[in-house]
Amino acid sequence: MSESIVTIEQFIAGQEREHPDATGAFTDVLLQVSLAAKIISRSVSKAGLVDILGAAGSENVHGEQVQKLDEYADAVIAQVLGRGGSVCGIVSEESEHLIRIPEPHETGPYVIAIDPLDGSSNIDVNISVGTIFSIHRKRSSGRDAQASDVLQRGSEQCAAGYVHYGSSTMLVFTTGAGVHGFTLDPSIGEFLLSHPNLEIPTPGAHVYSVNEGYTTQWSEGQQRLVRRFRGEEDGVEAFSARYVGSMVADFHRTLLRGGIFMYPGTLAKPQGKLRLLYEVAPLSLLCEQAGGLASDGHDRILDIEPTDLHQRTPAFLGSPDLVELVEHYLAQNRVDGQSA
Ligand code: AFP
Repeated sequence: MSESIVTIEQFIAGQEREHPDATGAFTDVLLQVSLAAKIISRSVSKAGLVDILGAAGSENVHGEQVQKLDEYADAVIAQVLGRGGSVCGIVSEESEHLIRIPEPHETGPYVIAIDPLDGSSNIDVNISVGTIFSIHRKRSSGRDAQASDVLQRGSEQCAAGYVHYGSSTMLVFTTGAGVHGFTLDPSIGEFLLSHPNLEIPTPGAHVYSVNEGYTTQWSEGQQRLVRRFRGEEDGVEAFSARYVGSMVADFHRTLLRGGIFMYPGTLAKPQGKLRLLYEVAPLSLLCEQAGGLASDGHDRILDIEPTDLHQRTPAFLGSPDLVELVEHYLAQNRVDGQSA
């Protein structure tokens, strides 16, 4: 047997040994995320069997009510993390308010913001989806988490990561010491270290990722930028375009291959669609930890002071040279008085 097999449990335990004063609560949060990921992965891989097992809102062949997968994933998170004793609050894409952990369950010193199943509109057509998470240390006193514990800048995250339910299931995370990827071996039910110390290729691959269906709603700067990527500027070679429409999948490719992922604001919706706390900030921390940059088009994402649990932000994540190019093009908007 190869000596290089490292499970996620072994890897996290190794990281904890470097912090002799650690209580183990942080390790527990990460292990609970990996357990939840395995449970969600099992259901995602059966999504194509929905007609056999039963569609959401109907009964399956066993006469049980079937949940929609995003609701199911949310319930798994609530069950595994909410009862695990390591977090004192959960912010979920699926719930308007911060979820506190009811007595008599134990709480711990962390709060987690999570998108349990990002890209869920892709499930029915068998396209990759993901889970995105962000972990902050509680700052307030008392047993229960307060909104202020989650409304922290992205640079204050203790850990962030995502699970990519693709042709294989991968869990990629950072605790601020590089980015590491683990692939689920379903035969033994373990995440195994497959991508240690991920670094985003720099300069970036000539690949841009954006929903061009919104072109006419973009600012002039954004339109000029994409015209450049399409090779419509003199002497500039065209880039390749790739857009899955599942942020985890598009970001995962960008992390491994380089290039740029963009979800700009539009003139009508200057903040775009993506949520800061549980989509953009965690992926931005991963991006920076892998040597990339993450910007809202003008400023560093990780410096944004959040004011709302579900606030949105434009997002430009990828290889540093390309994110800098974005900021250069979008700076013109400010001169023209356009906000997007
Ligand atoms: P869904 O969860 O509704 O499928 O949205 C996915 C998502 O939040 C993100 O994963 C994609 O990058 C983005 O939306 C795609 O949005 P557009 O369809 O507007 O391009």
